[in-house]
Amino acid sequence: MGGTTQTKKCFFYDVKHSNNSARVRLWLKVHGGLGDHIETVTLTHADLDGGGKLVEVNPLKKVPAFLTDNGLKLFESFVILSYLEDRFGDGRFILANVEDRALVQLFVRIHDIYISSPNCTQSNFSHTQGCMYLDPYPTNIHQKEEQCPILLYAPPN
Ligand SMILES: N[C@@H](CCC(=O)N[C@@H](CS)C(=O)NCC(=O)O)C(=O)O
Repeated sequence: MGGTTQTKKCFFYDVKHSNNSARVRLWLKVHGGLGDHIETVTLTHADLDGGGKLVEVNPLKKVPAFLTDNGLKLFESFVILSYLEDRFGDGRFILANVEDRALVQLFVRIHDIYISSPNCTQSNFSHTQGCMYLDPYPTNIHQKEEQCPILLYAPPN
């Protein structure tokens, strides 16, 4: 999964409606000043279906994904955020109190493991968070009725 191709910049693969991408987008926005180091590539739902450059960085075809200037291919919003903090952070987002930090980690884990679940639009996967923001029209590979998260819970005929 790791690569060795070095580039002048890092690339952040983003989709406007993705809440997980928004975590990375928010970090970059609030931190600021990293335009020379990190380029955001804004993808569409069609790009998620097609794969394109995204699949080279994340074979799961999910955003956010992140390609470092050292050629390391990262995905999972928490991992990307940790990398950003380690590489570019200056401590401003790190809470001073150890118990406050633990509480934040707990909320993040609860969201990632129990709320967002597999968060997959493929047939027969649950998609608990998608009902909050996904467009109600079909993508290339999924039928219209499959786009409704409620119907994804119905047993097959
Ligand atoms: N656990 C992952 C979740 C990533 C994820 O599910 N991304 C969604 C958008 S919020 C996605 O790309 N879904 C496309 C699909 O599953 O087809 C993270 O924290 O980054």
